[in-house]
Amino acid sequence: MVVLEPSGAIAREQANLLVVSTLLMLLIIVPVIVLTFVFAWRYRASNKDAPYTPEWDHSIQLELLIWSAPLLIIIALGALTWIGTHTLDPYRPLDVRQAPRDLPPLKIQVVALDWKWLFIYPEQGIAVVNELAAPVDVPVRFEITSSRVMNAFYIPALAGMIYAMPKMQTTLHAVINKPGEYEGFSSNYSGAGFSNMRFRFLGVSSADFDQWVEKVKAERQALTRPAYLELEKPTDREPVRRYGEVAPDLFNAIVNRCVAPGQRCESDMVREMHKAPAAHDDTHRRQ
Ligand SMILES: [Cu+2]
Repeated sequence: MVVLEPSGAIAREQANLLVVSTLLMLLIIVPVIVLTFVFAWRYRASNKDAPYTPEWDHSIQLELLIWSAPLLIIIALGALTWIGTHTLDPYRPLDVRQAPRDLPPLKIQVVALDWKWLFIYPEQGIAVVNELAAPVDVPVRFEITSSRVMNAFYIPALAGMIYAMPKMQTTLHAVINKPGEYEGFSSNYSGAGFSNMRFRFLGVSSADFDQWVEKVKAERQALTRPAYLELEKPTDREPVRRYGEVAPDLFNAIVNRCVAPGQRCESDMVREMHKAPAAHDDTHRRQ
């Protein structure tokens, strides 16, 4: 079970949360199930030794016990959820405890296409289809979007799943702590080629990562805007493709749906709309 035995700090904390909340709930479930059988056995019709008190109807001690135990557990679960929701917020940059090396995060842009994954490394100027690599112990900031259909970006060993949606960007901060080859896929059904929408995630040393980047850079293929529009077309079982060069600002154009020549970017349209208040309602402007 990768989910319970992950290789990244975020997935580790999520697994702990899962185990602790299950144990907390078992504190109620196990005694209730055991007591059900004990009561059934002890107060069976043939047992003449058990006390028989047909007039009994109330006990303060029992009421206190019955109400306080679940109350305490709800309080504990609530506190855990509150803390977990904040420390594991995917939009929150990792703290020193989660990523041992206090480095600025590596930026990786993720695009869910029909039916393959495109990974753009804007700082390195490279892009790869269906293969992802990240240096061990270095925090990574994933910016996630989709070309047409909703998907979910999921590497069980690394962190929880995050939706990939067209026309908008979601974010995930995570770190891989153990070198290795992991599995990544879409965990939200997106059509015919969904089952093969898988990729390898490589957790590598910093030196190996630099080497991997150099290898991709050596690739002569460039991910220009026309090349992207070609890649965007639905295909199944796509092999790994490496691009030594990427068109500037491509990810932004994908999010704002203006990769093709002549298309106006959504962000520009919204800006223009806001300049014409007559056409716009005041509540929306305050958002
Ligand atoms: Cu608006």
